[in-house]
Amino acid sequence: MKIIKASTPSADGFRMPAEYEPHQGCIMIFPERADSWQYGGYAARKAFAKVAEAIARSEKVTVCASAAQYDNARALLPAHIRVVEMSSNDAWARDYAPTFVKNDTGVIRGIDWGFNAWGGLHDGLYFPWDKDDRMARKLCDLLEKDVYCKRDFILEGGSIHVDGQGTCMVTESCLLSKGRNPGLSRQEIEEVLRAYLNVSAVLWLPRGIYNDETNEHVDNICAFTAPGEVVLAWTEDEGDVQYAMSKACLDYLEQAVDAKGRKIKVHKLPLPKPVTITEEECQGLDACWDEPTRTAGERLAASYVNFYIANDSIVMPGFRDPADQAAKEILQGLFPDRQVVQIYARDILIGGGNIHCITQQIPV
Ligand code: KQY
Repeated sequence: MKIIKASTPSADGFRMPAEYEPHQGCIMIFPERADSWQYGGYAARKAFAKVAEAIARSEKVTVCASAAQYDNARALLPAHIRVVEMSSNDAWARDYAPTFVKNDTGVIRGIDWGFNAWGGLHDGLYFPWDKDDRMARKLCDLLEKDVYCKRDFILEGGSIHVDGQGTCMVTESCLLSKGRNPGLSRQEIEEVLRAYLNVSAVLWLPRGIYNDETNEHVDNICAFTAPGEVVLAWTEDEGDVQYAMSKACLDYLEQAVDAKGRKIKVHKLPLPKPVTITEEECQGLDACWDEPTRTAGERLAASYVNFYIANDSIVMPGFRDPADQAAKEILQGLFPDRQVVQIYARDILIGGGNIHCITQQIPV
């Protein structure tokens, strides 16, 4: 594996493909951290296994597990899912597995961004994060892909979406947050995105999902479903704190154009009713340093937008909410050639993210 420091993907003719382009595989990480996953992670591991199996119907899934969890992962996951021992601090493959880029002859390379647990010592979620931060490079080595080193720039995979045709979508709340790249202006951040993702237009949504502890990653509020088309997490309840956040994004998208000069077609995806954590669930979480990780009644950042686009399916969360079915039907209509598989995801949500956050695609 070559570590590339002197060049950038766009200078070398590489671009980040959209998630709806074909994949050769998907990376996941087996959860075990007791201050993220309630009651030692038993239920989370079962939910992750269901996600892995749904994706593995149409692409090769690789699950990274710690030395302590390797045997358990191997026993829980079917034989066609590859399990490799790799240390991590937690289980967010979207955020610290490599972002993959591809050139016109089909060569794939990775990008190793800096990772600081969603805000470092400013407002990050745990310390240390050193094992997470090494995963992109280790995974590129395992997959025999050369890797662009961009560790001086803090970025998580869940904070970017691309359409594969020159457009990237981010949120201001996340990319301009003080805990990531405080020395860089918005223009300088855009320049990094242009150089590393090979995009010419960056759409800056103002906000994400209420109480999303990643400083509101884009992958929980809005996702491309096709070039020029997005789904946006939406509530009709004007009294809900989320309403103004989603409306600000809608207003922004309605006046935006993408890299090809297209207006963006916005499909509203309903949100579930507010999901809050129970006292019993909180009792099952270890403290993070000396602070309780969550408090009973706290609202979790539940959103159906946090789905994964697999080769033959859409793997989306369900919350046992009346809106589950409507959200599933909307996604089915937008992806007629893929089967929508809905997985009950409360045990993933309690960790602070959802199905998109725990997966990272490797393009063909
Ligand atoms: O991408 C994500 N949504 C990660 C959230 C991390 C939460 C840590 N408890």
